[in-house]
Amino acid sequence: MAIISRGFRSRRPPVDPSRVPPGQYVTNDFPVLSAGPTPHTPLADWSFTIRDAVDVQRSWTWDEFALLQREDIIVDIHCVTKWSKLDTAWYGVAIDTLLTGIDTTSARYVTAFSDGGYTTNIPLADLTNGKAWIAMGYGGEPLHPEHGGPARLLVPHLYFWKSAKWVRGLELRDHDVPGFWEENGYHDYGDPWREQRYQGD
Ligand SMILES: Nc1nc2c(c(=O)[nH]1)N[C@H]1C(S)=C(S)[C@@H](COP(=O)(O)O)O[C@H]1N2
Ligand SMILES: [Mo]
Repeated sequence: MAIISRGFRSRRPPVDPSRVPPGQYVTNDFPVLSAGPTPHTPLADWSFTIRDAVDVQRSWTWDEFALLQREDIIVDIHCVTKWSKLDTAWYGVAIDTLLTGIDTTSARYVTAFSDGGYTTNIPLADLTNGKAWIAMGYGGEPLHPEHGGPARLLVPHLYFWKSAKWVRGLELRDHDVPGFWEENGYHDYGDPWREQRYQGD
């Protein structure tokens, strides 16, 4: 007689539905979504720059950047293509740390810019007060190139297209300028809890 086990034992604890935004499903995979080829900038040529319309405010080489205070970050991420991934573990430098000593009084928006030409726009207030980082590590290891290594923006409370991979800097602006996906129909702000996927949502 066949014994059929009807009990299903999940290897993972059940998902708390209150952590999953509307229209999203939880995956344990880590999909790669890139609009173009993965750039491979040598670390010796890498820099991170904070600039405004007039000047470079601050710039770090990779070696300088690596000395900045790092934080461990555990957050849920939500892609507009409907996968969410819970408790992703990163390390990186808080945007607050990078902005220390920089005058941001006339800045209301930021354009993150990346190797390969990708850009995305985010209100400055969404990057400060512990809400965003430049991540250099994932799962305890240096960030893989496909996922944005050597460094990517991490803004977990907005859809993941705002988390620019291969990020090379932030441009401070007094007005909002749509980035790559925002120009191509994605929502300007991208709050997953309000399902702001596309323009007009
Ligand atoms: N530079 C760059 N950053 C990017 C993208 C991209 O195409 N280029 N894709 C965005 C999108 S749409 C998503 S969902 C996430 C995917 O990150 P992942 O490939 O690490 O999962 O990166 C975002 N950052
Ligand atoms: Mo995405």
